[in-house]
Amino acid sequence: MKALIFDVDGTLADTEDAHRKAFNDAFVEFKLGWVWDSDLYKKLLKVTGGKQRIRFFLENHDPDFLQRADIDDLILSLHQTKTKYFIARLENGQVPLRPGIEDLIHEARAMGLTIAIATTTTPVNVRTLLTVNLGKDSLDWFACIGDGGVVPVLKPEPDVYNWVLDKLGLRPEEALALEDSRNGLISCVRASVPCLVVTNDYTADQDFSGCLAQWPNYEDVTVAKLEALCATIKL
Ligand code: XBP
Ligand code: MG
Repeated sequence: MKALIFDVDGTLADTEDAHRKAFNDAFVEFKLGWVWDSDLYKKLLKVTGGKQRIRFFLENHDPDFLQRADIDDLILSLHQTKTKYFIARLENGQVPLRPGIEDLIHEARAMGLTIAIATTTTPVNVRTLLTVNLGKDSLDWFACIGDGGVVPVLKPEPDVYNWVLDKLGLRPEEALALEDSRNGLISCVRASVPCLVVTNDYTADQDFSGCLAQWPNYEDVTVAKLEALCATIKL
């Protein structure tokens, strides 16, 4: 195990409720009358990427709305507004890292492990989450940050993991990915990267067949435990 590749949403932090509320804030600003509650949002998480998620919602709840001539521009503006509200929540300190994540990052760095990021989220979201919670320097701790802007196709496709591995100059089996969702796991499986799934309230009942292991939290997770897990791959 030479590198840890961290997913962001649901892995570094439980961000999804802040994303959900930011979508709702944007819907209010645009006077659309749409409200995404937690049960609906759980279903909408089937699709990664905020713009794609809005389109998926409309396909299922208001297909006629998609016929508007300005639909592409509208989704773009809505998503920019959603990002503005999401960033405000991050900057207000409303989205802390998951317990155990900061210690794991520090331990990995101290042991000389490479750390990187593979996510589908908007670039400014990752940068703000890291700088608010770990300080400005933390952006340099990661050998590379694969975000939703680096490849055209998001998870569950493997592109972002392939991009990160290419940047790191590593083979998939030299890395361990940390994910929280089925889409993240499938992306890893397609890129042949071993994947530990650490679930959260939004993802705990998803199907994680194909993962190396499924754990409930990061509270007792150490580099030694991750190395022991990777060692089981050879058995
Ligand atoms: C997370 C996502 C993201 C966020 C929204 O998936 O699907 O799209 O929910 O972010 P993963 P944007 O953790 O697997 O990367 O609105 O910025 O797209
Ligand atoms: Mg995730």
